[in-house]
Amino acid sequence: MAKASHSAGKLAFGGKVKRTLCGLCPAHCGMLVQVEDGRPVRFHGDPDNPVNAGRLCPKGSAAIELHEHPDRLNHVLKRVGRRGENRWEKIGWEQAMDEIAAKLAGIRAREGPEALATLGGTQHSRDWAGWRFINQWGTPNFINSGRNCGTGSMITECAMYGWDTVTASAIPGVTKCLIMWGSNFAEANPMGWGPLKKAVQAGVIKLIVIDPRRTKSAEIADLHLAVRPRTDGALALGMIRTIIEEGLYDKEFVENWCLGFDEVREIAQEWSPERTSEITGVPAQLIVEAARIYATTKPARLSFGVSTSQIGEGAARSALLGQSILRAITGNLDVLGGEMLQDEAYENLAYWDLIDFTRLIDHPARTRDNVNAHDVRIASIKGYAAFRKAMAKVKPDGHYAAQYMLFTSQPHVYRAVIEGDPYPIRAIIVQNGEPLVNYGGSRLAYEAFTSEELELLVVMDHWLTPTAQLADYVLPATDFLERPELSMRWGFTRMFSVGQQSVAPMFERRDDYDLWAGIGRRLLDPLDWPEQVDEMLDRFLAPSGRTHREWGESGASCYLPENRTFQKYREHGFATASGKVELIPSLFEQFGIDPRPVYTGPPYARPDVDDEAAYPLQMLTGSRVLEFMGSTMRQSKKMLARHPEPLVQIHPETAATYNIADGDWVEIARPEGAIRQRATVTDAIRPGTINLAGYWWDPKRRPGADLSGVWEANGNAITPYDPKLSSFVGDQPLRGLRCSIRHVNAPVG
Ligand SMILES: Nc1nc2c(c(=O)[nH]1)N[C@H]1C(S)=C(S)[C@@H](COP(=O)(O)OP(=O)(O)OC[C@H]3O[C@@H](n4cnc5c(=O)[nH]c(N)nc54)[C@H](O)[C@@H]3O)O[C@H]1N2
Ligand SMILES: Nc1nc2c(c(=O)[nH]1)N[C@H]1C(S)=C(S)[C@@H](COP(=O)(O)OP(=O)(O)OC[C@H]3O[C@@H](n4cnc5c(=O)[nH]c(N)nc54)[C@H](O)[C@@H]3O)O[C@H]1N2
Ligand code: SF4
Ligand SMILES: [Mo]
Repeated sequence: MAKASHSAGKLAFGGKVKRTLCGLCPAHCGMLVQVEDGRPVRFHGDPDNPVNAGRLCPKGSAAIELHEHPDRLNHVLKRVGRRGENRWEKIGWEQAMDEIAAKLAGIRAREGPEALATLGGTQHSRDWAGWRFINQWGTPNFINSGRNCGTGSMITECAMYGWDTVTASAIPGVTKCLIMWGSNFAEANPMGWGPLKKAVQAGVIKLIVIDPRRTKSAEIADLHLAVRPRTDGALALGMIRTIIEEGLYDKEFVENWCLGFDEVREIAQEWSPERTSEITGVPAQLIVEAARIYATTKPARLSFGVSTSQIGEGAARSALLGQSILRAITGNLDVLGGEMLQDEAYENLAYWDLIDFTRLIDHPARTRDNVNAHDVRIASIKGYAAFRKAMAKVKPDGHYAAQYMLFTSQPHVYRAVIEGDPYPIRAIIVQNGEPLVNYGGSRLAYEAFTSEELELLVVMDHWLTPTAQLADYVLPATDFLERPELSMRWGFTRMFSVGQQSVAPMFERRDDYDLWAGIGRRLLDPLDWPEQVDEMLDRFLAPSGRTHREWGESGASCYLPENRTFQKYREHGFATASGKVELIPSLFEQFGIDPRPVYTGPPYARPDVDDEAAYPLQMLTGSRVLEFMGSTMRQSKKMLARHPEPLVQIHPETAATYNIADGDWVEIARPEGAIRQRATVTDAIRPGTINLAGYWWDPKRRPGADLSGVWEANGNAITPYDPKLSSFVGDQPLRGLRCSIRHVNAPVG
């Protein structure tokens, strides 16, 4: 029987109160919502939810404003003009489902199931529905934004030690040292940041921040290594060398559990503190000090951060290998408060059976791998099957967050639409995602979405986003206040959370599940796609012995398994082919990837994007800010009051070189084009590096030819779309790219 780990807390307000989960970012904090006359009127953080313990971040405070916002999509729209012309006809849901299903049936009959690609976003609570659909339909071409988020880390860690640590959190009071490596909890993880900050300030946890910027996290750190962008692989090797030379590694663990140590030692040998310093720009003494503190202050956690997956070809591979080697040789793997491997089966949740990626491997109608498999071989069905085989002795089901290994590379999807290479993609369904703003390489996305070769583009969202403006059908989605919630954390952890539906959906907004169920009932086995999402939620929760409603009424919001065990490898080995930690992963070799942590940082291999004379600066894109989640929240007056404009951070020396003052408008150019943002002149960034505001479009502008300003301030309008610049797993290059800047007078041009 499932344990309800938290009882109903005292509510600060009366009336009808629903206990739910905030859906405005992937943290899924607990929220209590007061409902009057069918409307949400007040809310606050759920004190009994362990994720947020009663707190909410600024974004959460905009929940009702966004729910009732006049610009929300409330009806199903069918395009009547040309794509992007903003001429629509309102139609009913069933008509839309009939027409979409008919189109898809035709495309499947003509081109096979692989001609459908689905593009999603960041970890919303209905991702499972889309994945269940593609596994039954048989297309390997699917993406969530996780493709540029954790794929590199996930694949590297799984190849080396059979499981990932992406979501393992530092535990204040247990974890003694945390390296925030290209991550910034102060903005990106507000719930983790509060307790962590206290622990750092109390001196019970050492914090090392590795970031070209002096972020809020770096400000309170014991050490801040202001690394030159894209040189993280060199820094890792410098630290590895100090740790090995000074005998600070875990000898027992290395001897008994690691393969490839001698080769790593040899490669690291070249990386003296001085040489490492020259490449990375970090003072030699700081590198040595960081290595010593990290290796001797245990348990230690080297956090997941998106940066090292997003630094593109060469650089990402050596950085991710180096980070994983550090985690392993210091003996922190699968230790409480260290690098906890979430490798146990779900209890009380039929997660794996109902999503079922095994079905995609064996799908009878699927004759082809995904459209990047010939090029990025490891991120494919074949790659995933190889991981499953390597893990089989320990984990026959494979990794529960399997989708992260399988996400297709974006430029490959777009090329398959435009050029039909290696085979045509003819239909795209976008749900929860904003590819023109968030995916990187927006210009190629635009070409694909407006191509006549694309026969069907469906977008389901809360807003008429730039991508939605190009769609054939736009479907209005409910938000978290209007739907029953079940957050299963995408297979990463064994914890799950339940949220009650607070109010009935407004207008014709529908559950995201209804899209997949609508097509599924028409074109797949209808028994797999019940009418009501509640029935599916009950199927997921069946092993717990309670329905979704019963969970909600019980006052419990979170199920946290209590029987966690550590160092399980001592019983069954690591989930790799050899059963050991493979510091030089054999799986990489199998897929033609250099498995050695040999440093290959800048320059990028293509001279036109690495032309120092034309593009003398390096730019970072996408660094998180507290007020926004990806491209969202810019409809909120509250958030815009706090953060009204896209701001580019520039060091005073760099600003002086270009005659730019604080508050000036600046044009940022790359071979892909130019955008404009407003300068913040600050010494909290390395000279020669600028930090762009990410993901800007302007929802206040009417939809039209300029797609609500998507080309004006959006960093991804100038990130590359050449797959050769992507990393070894197909993650796009988003950081450390070359650019030029100049002062301009107007915000738009
Ligand atoms: N340049 C650059 N690009 C990046 C990154 C970077 O660092 N730099 N980071 C990458 C990473 S790590 C990520 S995860 C992605 C984030 O990218 P996305 O996941 O695309 O992020 P969002 O903008 O949060 O969400 C996309 C869309 O989903 C809609 N949406 C929100 N809730 C719902 C819902 O309940 N139902 C439906 N149907 N739609 C909903 C929003 O309105 C929005 O239009 O960006 C990636 N792109
Ligand atoms: N408020 C808010 N919170 C979020 C999100 C959001 O959009 N808004 N998104 C969520 C998602 S999807 C994700 S994946 C996480 C991401 O969370 P984080 O991993 O913390 O991501 P970022 O803030 O994008 O990047 C962290 C830092 O990397 C630094 N950096 C850039 N280039 C390099 C480099 O080459 N090397 C090194 N070492 N550092 C570099 C940047 O300066 C930045 O401070 O946040 C989640 N939380
Ligand atoms: S937006 Fe803020 S309150 Fe909502 S889940 Fe994310 S961190 Fe929690
Ligand atoms: Mo992400």
